Amino acid sequence: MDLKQKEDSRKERIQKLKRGFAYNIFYRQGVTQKTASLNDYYLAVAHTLRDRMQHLFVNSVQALLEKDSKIVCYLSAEFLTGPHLHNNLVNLGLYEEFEQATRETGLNLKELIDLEEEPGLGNGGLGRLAACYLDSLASQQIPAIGYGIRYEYGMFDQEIADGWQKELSDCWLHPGNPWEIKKADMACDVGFGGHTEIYHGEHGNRRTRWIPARVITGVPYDTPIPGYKVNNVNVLRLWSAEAPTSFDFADFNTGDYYGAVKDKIMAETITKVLYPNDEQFQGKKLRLEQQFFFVSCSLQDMIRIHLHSNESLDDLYDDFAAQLNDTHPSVAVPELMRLLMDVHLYEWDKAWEITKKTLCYTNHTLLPEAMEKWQIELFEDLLPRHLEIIYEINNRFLDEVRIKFPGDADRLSRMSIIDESGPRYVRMANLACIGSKAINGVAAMHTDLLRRHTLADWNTMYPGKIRNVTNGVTPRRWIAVSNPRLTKLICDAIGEQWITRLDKLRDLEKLADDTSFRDAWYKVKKENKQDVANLILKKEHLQIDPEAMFDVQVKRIHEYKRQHLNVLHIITLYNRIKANPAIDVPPRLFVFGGKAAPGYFMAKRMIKLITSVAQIINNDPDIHGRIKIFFIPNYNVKIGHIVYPMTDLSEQISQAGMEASGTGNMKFSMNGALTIGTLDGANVEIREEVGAENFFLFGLNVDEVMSLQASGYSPMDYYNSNDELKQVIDLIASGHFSGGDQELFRPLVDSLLHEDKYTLFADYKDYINCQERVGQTYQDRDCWTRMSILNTARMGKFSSDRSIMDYSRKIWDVKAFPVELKWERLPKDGVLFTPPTNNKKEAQP
Ligand code: NBG
Repeated sequence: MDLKQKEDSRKERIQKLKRGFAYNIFYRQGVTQKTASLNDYYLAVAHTLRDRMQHLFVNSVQALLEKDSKIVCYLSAEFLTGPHLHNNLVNLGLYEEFEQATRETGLNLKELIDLEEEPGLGNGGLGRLAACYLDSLASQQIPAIGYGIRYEYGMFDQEIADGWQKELSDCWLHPGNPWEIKKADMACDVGFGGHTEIYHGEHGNRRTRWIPARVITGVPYDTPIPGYKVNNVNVLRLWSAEAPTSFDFADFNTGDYYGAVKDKIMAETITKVLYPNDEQFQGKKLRLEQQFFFVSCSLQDMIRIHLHSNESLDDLYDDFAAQLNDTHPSVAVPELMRLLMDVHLYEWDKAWEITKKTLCYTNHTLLPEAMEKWQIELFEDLLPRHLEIIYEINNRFLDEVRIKFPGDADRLSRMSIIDESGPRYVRMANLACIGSKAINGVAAMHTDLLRRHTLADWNTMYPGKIRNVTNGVTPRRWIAVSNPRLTKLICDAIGEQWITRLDKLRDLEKLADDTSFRDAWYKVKKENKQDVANLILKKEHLQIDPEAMFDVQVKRIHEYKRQHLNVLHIITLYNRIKANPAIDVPPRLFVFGGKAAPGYFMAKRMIKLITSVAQIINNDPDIHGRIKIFFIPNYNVKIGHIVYPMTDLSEQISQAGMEASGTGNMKFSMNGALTIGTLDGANVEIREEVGAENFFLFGLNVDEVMSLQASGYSPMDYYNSNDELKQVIDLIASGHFSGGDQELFRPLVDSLLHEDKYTLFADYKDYINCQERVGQTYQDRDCWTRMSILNTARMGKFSSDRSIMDYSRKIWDVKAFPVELKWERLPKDGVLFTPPTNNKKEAQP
């Protein structure tokens, strides 16, 4: 094609887009262009894009049906995808054309992008990781299905009222969700409760059948997940609960209308709302119902797809690798066994072989309070057949342990699926470890701790089964979409390859010493900061100096993450300035963001502490604006898009040995922030990659924390021997930040003085000193910018593309499956469809 032809076909495509908008406004939204609201326009533009994705999706499905390829099934109770429009435009390479088409229609694409409600179907890192992995699976052309729950209400919206967190319901579906397609034909039934029966099968063998007390229907909603500039489109399939029949006619006929509707409402509560607990396990029945519900639907769906082109399930594992994202889906172990034995009539040994070869398990936490364990009575009441299967798995497994470790009763009780140390529980991590072919941790240090401590017995029992796959994040969303200025600068300097080959960022290293590149780099950061300063001024009437260092901690609020250590530093600076107004403290904006679990008392008080300290310091004339503190309400993916690009300093200050990996740490560094952090989670590997000289390290390492705690840690000793620390704590306790109220922060202060489980006091001094080095370095702009460039340049390892390739090789044994475009957009004769003969069972993934 010559240049003119190219331009003509571009013009034609733009025209088609504009027609698509008009068509969707009229036919889909049912309004005229005059009466359409902004949301109508957003939906029309989104649908126009979705239609283009459908073409690729249909091709991806057809390609898979023609030629079998292994499919990765990522089972996760959470997928925190973030808004889709911008990301899909970038991945499909259609941003510019949509930008032009909307402009020519009199619309502003950016405004429409901002309008999109994000699906908050996750708590934090774990759910966001699942979303990054979906992006990388598609971009790496690996066929995959993300299986999860279509919560009607996602993570709550956070408002800050009088300095406290207030939770509001998240009605993300309210404006309409243009990305999902309901696939009513692929619904599955899921049982709960009831009892089991023994019967004799065709050949006289003993079989069990489960007679559930109630049945709920799972209806899938599909969201296409396009890869970056490839034809592959995968799918995120989320299950929604419905009652199998809409009314109980028996009740209805006797006039009990409400009784008849009750069951329907009960059924639908299963997928009503996401549990907003972050790493704090609560043994709630509804949560187990949610888990079983989506796991059963997903396994049934995989089996349906497999049987479409296979006679039996003998080699299910050749077609599917099912990854369990933490223990939330680990009831998949007994459910797959049940489906194989009770429904598909396999004998135990073969069923067990298939199960073990299909499932893989990722552990995401070391916190004991996060480990899922269900009370036996609750489990039995809900899943009687599954408990029988679990007992049988356990009996056989414990025999194996007895043979390998004769006479080791302690080991048996530690490894048993059933916790019998008090009231009896089903331990889901043990179940997942036994029933899967591989177990993996999410960062080198985490995996090492799993091997040495949390899962040490499993490591001894099955050497080599515990593997490491360090987490990663997608550079599409976390650089290309969210930081367009940096993207342009990098592309102009080294080309575009880095977007799918993040290791190519290394080419930036040589530019770190180039003055004009450094200036350009600095300018990008400053403009990103200026945008946010304008926003804060407009929304919060807080004046921010864009030259100030933006020092940021965004993540869930949790004691182990130690947002309060950050506060101790802020108050230290405040005290220093108050004591000596001439002191040289370079201006800093401290930004916090994150949600606290609604029932987590201390975390909520930590938010109140941050906002109260902000209130006093931001308004103290003696400070002359040198320190400002801002708590961003409702931190979510959308706000993340703004936060990572603006940040100079990333706070990764958890107690060593607590953060399994962290992924925010990666997003910050990729966007040129320097990290102040402990040797925890992926910080360790980030520091290795960027170089110790480009990372601000402080604090005890995990072995030191353990030995300190073992030797009887006394926070009071640190308090008594460090004047500055004492002053800070006393100031909080005095009511200085709480209008004289000495009770408000007493629980926080007392827990630090008397327990300090996360050793803030032990790390305080080193943290303050390290922050001083940070401040000095920041004042040397050239040096800081150089370090910033080197951070970005050396982040190649932390692309989720690398993680996905690691999983593919080390665990799933899958290969890329590039899709060719063979199927037309629409049949040429203009006839849309020939009616399918039997569309019910016509399988399509
Ligand atoms: C979280 C860890 C993080 C980690 C993410 C993703 C849970 C249970 N764990 O450190 O706390 O980055 O998982 O692996 O949410």
